[in-house]
Amino acid sequence: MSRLLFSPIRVGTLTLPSRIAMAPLTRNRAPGAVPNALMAEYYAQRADPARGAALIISEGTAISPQGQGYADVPGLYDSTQLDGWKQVTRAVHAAGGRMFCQLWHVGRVSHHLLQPGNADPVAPSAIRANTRTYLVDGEGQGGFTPTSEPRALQRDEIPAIVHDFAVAARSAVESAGFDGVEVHGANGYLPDQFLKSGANQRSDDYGGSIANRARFMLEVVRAVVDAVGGARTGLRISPVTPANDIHDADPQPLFEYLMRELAPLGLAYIHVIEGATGGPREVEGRPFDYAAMKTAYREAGGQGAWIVNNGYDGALAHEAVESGRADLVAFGKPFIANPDLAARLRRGAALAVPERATMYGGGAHGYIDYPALDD
Ligand code: 8OZ
Repeated sequence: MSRLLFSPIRVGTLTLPSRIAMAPLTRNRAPGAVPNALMAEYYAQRADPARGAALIISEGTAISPQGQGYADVPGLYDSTQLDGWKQVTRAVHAAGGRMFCQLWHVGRVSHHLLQPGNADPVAPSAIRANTRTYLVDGEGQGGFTPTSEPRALQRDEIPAIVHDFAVAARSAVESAGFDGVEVHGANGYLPDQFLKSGANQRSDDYGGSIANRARFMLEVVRAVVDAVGGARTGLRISPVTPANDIHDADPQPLFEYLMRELAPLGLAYIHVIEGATGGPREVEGRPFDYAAMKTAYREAGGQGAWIVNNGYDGALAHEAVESGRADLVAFGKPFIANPDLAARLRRGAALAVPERATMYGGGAHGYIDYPALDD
């Protein structure tokens, strides 16, 4: 039986052979923030759409030194990093794949030891996130540690950060060989910090009302669209995730407003984390109507692909695309241990379970040594 999950779909300028995307996954394998041959092999293993992902979304990639919040995360703000990414995208394209780069500024989810000049991390407001970041000590041992106290951005510092997103987007597409970029608007990082009332207590035009709190994210997305085109731009959001200590008092009207503003931009896709990132699909005390958010986008003329993510297995993925609830499904953790995830879903084969100890940091083990069924 041929099923919709394995049928082609247009995403921006690309025609993807299936509806299976690889979600962005932080793996902390880029010492010095420079992408390397090991990463090229890892992504290439998952890039053949017949067996793996029709679209790979890269791990979160820092748009600037200030945007860094975790050790050994890649960047794309200098030429060494862009050259590093070039070998990754070349390997992915050689395997028949397509790849977007996730543009990331962590905001307050950082540590002064990871910041230029050991400065305090920046945020909409000086409110520390009760969460952890990943540091590597002098002996090369990695571990999670509480975030530092952030400082509130001055209003006149904001345009430079928006500009950093646009420059990174152009570099990703024009120099590093990516097929497009995804703005990381989810999981309690900088754009999400501006968006949500729990992290934004500003009294200027970037805080308070829905329109003001959405301003930063919309400025970033518009700047990226101006840089690389809407057809090469996606946005990832997480309306109710508690990740990184983020919350909003009333997310439904906030995200429906965001959708109406995004609709005219011609984006390639909207990528929605449903529920708690990497956890339950329903978050206690945080109900959310995803269908109503999607309707707000479509009724305002938004035509981007609708990508859903979080906790999907084969059955739920088939349900999502066959019901029309989603156009694509992004799988995160399943892609760690199943480089041939699409082949396994097609056969209804069992999925391998990833090893926790090697998810964040380490070398080849737990990274490129998960076999495909046919190996
Ligand atoms: C897990 C560990 C570190 C970072 C996210 C980029 O949540 C991340 C991330 C996830 O979006």
